[in-house]
Amino acid sequence: MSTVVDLRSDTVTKPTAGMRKAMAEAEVGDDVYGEDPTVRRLEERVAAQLGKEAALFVPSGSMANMIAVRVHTEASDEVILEAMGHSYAYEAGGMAGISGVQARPLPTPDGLLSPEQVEAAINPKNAHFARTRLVIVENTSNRGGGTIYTPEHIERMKQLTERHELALHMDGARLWNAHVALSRPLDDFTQHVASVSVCLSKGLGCPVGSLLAGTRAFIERAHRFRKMLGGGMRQVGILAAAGLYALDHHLARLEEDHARLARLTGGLAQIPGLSVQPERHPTNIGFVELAPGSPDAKSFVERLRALGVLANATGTRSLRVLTHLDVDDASIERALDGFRRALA
Ligand code: TLP
Repeated sequence: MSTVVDLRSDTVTKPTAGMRKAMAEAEVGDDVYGEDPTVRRLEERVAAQLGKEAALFVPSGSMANMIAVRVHTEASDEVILEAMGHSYAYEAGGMAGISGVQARPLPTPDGLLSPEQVEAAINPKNAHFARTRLVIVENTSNRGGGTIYTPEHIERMKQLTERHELALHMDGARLWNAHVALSRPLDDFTQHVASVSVCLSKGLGCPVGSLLAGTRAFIERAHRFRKMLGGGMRQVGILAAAGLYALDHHLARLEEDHARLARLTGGLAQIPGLSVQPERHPTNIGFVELAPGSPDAKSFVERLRALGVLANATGTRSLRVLTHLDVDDASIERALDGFRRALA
């Protein structure tokens, strides 16, 4: 086994032997003809879990979000979202390129928008202004440090968006983590949003795959845009089988990732030269600040790499660390040791 501890993302996991077996044995058909029974099973199961009429299997979380924006908006509309939200910061400008919309990014300390903040950013209905049309909430928030929108918070957001006739989309790439961390049913989080995307390729450990869920009419339109973006796939039950396997075997275990992240951030907080606030990281994502006088984040990441620990620099002084299926208890000890030695 390699001794590298990879904390860069929960996307780096390798499919387990059990998952590979499920993939190899998957019953498949041509999904562009709607003939793949494994894809149908996954779509129906996830739609039911999220309390939505229908779901659509797509290659990536980015495509799921871009399709959602395309269905909810018209060109020149405005979309309100968090300033470091994935749809704004990490989708290659896709909402502008594909939907012709402009973003209204709102900064927050923890990745979570408040209804008051959103309300203040809604444009007046007046010919001068872009039509505010859509609000996106990211649950959990990646750059917020794995923070969670509670179902009650989302309900308040829904009351606001309803009052202003806006659509509400949830980027739920890591909604599974929120569900496990708060021990609340998935549909508690999604009952108040018009659409939600979820990823199988993050904490659940699949090699590929996301789903977009909403009303049947929403998913019919989404299906057309998936085709337009080249996301129609053929015998893709091989990948859907990985998703079904992950829901059975890798969902409940996310609490281990959360416990390990807490051990990691707790340990890092004890190391002089690092600043970490474990209480701000309730799931599997943490951020670490390097104290003034320490090396900058880029060279620190290089030192860590030489010691067999991988992390991403997210600013001149900050790093992101994640736990996942391929990080065990011993990895946490090795990572802590790596951070200590890299600072020495
Ligand atoms: N996030 C990746 C990077 O793109 C930043 C990561 O390593 O965290 N929504 C959220 C909240 C995400 O964090 C990501 C991936 C996506 C959507 C996009 O998923 P994919 O990579 O499947 O397009």
